[in-house]
Amino acid sequence: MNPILEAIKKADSILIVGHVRPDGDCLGSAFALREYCIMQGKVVDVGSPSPLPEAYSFVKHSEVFNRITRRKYDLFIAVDCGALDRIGRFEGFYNSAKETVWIDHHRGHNGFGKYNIVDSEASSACELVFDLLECEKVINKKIATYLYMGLSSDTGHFMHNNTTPKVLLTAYKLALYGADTYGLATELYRSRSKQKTELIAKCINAMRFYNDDKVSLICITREILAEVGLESNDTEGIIDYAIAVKGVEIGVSICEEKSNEYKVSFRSRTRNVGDIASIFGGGGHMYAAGCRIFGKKEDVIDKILKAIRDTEAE
Ligand SMILES: [Mn+2]
Repeated sequence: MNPILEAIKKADSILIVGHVRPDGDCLGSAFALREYCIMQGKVVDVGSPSPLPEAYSFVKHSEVFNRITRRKYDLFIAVDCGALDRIGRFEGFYNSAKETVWIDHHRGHNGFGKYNIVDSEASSACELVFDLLECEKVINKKIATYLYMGLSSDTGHFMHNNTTPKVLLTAYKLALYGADTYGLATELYRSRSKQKTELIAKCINAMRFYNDDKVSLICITREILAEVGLESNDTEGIIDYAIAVKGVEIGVSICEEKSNEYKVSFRSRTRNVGDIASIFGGGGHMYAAGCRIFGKKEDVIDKILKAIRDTEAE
């Protein structure tokens, strides 16, 4: 038996943790595993260092997210976390658990669990969870819908370069298992709030172009967020508007999470933005990466543009 399934079998209580600012992949893989653990008769909680984003309130059982019922768990499972600090304040549970599991698809680490599934070739943590659970013959409509959510969101609804034949085969299998593909497409891509639409309008309006229009940059300041009544964790997907411009090679979004503290996201068509993010202590993938940069807005932008220039020749 797979050692991770074995560890689940042995544990009475399980905590499944996703990263800060949870996204569709992190939530999908966490809730799918939760469902499997419930089937095995386990006490299982799911959470992340951040609250559930409003955009994901449609997710089945989302009301239990971050409902932490124990001070200690037998088994700690991290999903979609590219570094140890992505579990934030849950580190105490990680340290006190008898066994630890790490399931992730980000580059640059081998996992921080006793048992690890880390594969940077995988499109999503959900793809890895699918591989783990498929042979168990437990994938039902609910689990399939969770996993399809991560597969869809981490591949930009099957448009990013990580949409491999295996991703499409997995999507096909999940559809056969009953995943609500149409319902998810509607919830994920056709349910934008009025405020978010206003935010996108402002971001596009203020988009800047550099390096002969090969670099586009969106700056989400605290003023812009306040104007539309949103928080920095409501900005998922904004970056896509930067890279959706013809001729742009690198799209960047910077979001002022705290005063003089910017969360920076990169998207690329050709260049390795993971290398650029790592200059600032961040990480990610070839075509999608992120980091955090401190300073005033214009200084942060200058640093990013310099890093893009410096890595160009390589
Ligand atoms: Mn992911």
